[in-house]
Amino acid sequence: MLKIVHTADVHAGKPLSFELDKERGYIRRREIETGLWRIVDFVKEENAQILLIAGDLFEHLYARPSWVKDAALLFSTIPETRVFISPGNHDPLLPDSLYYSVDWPGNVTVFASTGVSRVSLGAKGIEADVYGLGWPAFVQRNPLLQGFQVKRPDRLNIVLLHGDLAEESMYLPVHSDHIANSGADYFALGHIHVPMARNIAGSTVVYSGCPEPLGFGDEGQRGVYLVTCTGEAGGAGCISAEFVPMALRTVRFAEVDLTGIDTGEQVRNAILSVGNPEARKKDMWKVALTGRLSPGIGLDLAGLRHEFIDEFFSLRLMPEFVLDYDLEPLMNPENQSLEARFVRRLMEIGQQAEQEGDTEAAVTVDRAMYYGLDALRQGEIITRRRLD
Ligand SMILES: [Mn+2]
Repeated sequence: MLKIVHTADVHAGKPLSFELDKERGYIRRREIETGLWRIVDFVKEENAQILLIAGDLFEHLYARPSWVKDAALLFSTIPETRVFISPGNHDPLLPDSLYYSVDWPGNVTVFASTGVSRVSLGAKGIEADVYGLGWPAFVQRNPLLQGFQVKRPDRLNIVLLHGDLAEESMYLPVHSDHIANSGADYFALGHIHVPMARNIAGSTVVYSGCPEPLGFGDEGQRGVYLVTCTGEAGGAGCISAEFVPMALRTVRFAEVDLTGIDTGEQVRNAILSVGNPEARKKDMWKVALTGRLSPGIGLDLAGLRHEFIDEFFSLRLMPEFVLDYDLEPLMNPENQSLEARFVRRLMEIGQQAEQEGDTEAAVTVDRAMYYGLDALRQGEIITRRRLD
């Protein structure tokens, strides 16, 4: 049985976008850098014969040269495993690429940027062809797989590529008909950081996703794919691709409704009700604060985040609540204060937009009214993504 581990988008060296203090930023960067070591441990555990890395292994602009040296030494610890790398848009094969700075051990193939090339595996009962292609630059608009066909359809055919399943893209567009016409059995893709597997015209097409979440957008499980092929000489029918979670930490989302809350202590307790202490201390949390909040509460979001530094490994508070201003006294035409005239004028514009059926404009006007009231009453505007 042939076992393949498929990964991509390690992004070693990537600057982080999590809310983290200096020390935890260091910890998290190391966790991302060492992701490759945990993947190689997994390769050893599984006795996988092939390791596929579909690009963005490191950041051309930020990675430390010594990390790439260490990666080369790491691969020399699995001499029985064939390692294939197809560089992507973050680690393209530019003349000063770190790919050229080390001597890769004999079991490693870094695919060149001079068109799709093939490596045939024949030893140890593996009857497989691996095709790959490295990016020469940060952008790749040409659909380079157009017209591509495998040379030996009788074998297991793998295509390793950093690309975008789209009709048009600046990140190497791969169309469904390129896949359908290729005759390949397995497409090991990188670029999209969410793990996903699908069947396109009989081919198994997989984005392994990033092994570790790299930002707050990477919500949910992350890991690698373990691909097994039970046929003797390969072929599409024998392939199964299983997602294996591996990330040390997870990006989690929680919503906290602040409606009806009227003291700061209650807000703190509500935020501390998400997850459990262990998950709070381990993971990266996005907490949306929603509902209608009493305007007198004077919520200091930066202060709150600081207060919870020991409770959450990383915490992003997303203000989505509205301050529950009492608009009634402002509607009285006798009231000629700036606030009252502002609110009445915006309500007029909002109603007009609604009559014209322009819901988007009505929502924008409503938001503008609350922003205006924030500015007039709180002296500061709390930007929100959404008003309920
Ligand atoms: Mn990437």
